[in-house]
Amino acid sequence: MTADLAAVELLRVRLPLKRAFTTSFGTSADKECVLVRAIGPDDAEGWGECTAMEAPRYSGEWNDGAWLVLRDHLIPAALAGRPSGVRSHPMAEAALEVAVTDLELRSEGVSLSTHFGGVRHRVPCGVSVGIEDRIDDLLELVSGFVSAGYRRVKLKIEPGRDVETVRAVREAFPHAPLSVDANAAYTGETVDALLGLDDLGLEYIEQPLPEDDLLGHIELQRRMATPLCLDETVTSARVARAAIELEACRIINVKLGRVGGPAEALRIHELARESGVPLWVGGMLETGVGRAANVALASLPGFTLPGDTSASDRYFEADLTEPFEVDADGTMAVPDGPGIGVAPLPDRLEAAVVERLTVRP
Ligand code: SMG
Ligand code: MG
Repeated sequence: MTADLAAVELLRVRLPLKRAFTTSFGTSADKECVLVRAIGPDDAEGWGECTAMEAPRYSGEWNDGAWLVLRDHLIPAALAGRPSGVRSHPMAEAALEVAVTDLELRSEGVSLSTHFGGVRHRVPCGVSVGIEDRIDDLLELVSGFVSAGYRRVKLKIEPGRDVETVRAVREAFPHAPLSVDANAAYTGETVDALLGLDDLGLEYIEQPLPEDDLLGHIELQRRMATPLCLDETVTSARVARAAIELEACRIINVKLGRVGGPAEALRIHELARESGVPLWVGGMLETGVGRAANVALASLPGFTLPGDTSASDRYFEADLTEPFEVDADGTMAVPDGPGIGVAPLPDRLEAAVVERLTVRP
């Protein structure tokens, strides 16, 4: 990494979510995450957001673990200019990589989108809707997002809350682009229920089976006309290549954190373009810091489908940064300022920080 790294600050922040978000693996009422502030010798700074959550339920990373691996391994290695040798902490690695890249790009006056090779100034946006106890609440939420212009609505599902719910949404919104995401909740015993989704005109079914069940996804894709999209499974370009070649999916969701940072995300982008597999940028309920990097990634030519890059007001009363907005046409502007193009607003950051620590050489 850069020779111009003087210190790195870790900040744990907590922001209330406007509405609790429920997936097959749990409910979040707040957004809590670790922010990484890379500091240059001249006090210049760069920001990155770790996409781990409070508990290791989406994947094996969580905030406490990310804090420690950054503090004791990743940051000391970066400050010493040597490889960390760390395995299995891609979200922590990605946060540091983005922060250091942001620091460098700010000094060069280059935007992250330009640095990535982005080609779009606005990106198409989708929205992800959590599991709701009451179908009326779900229909009302979907209605609001469709009216707001979102170009795809993704419904979270789990065994027992799938076909009937999705059919009700489909009947209420016959023409809306819809998808579903199971967050790896189905197994051999429950997978057959998914076949009932095949005639609901879904754009795709995201991560139905456990992350390591490549064979299961291959078999399921053979049984279904609806494309499968992999999220949790795709942890690297190598896995992406296997999934594409073996037809375990027809679409890939790319998250900077899950794949370990921009360098790996760009490798996935390259190979997906070669094989014609459409990509979209996933989300982890990021604050504006993480959202900025996601939107920069979405500006690349291979990201042809609407991402989970929703407006700040879909998540928070007040974001950490200036808010990201989605226009009535369902698109969002790609930041064009240096680096990620945004930074936390000092008063918002102060109000959200619950812990901070500076790591020096
Ligand atoms: O950022 O809008 C967002 C959330 C998108 O559904 C979303 N993310 O598996 O794709 C996914 C989930 C993971 C996080 S759920 C708290
Ligand atoms: Mg997902």
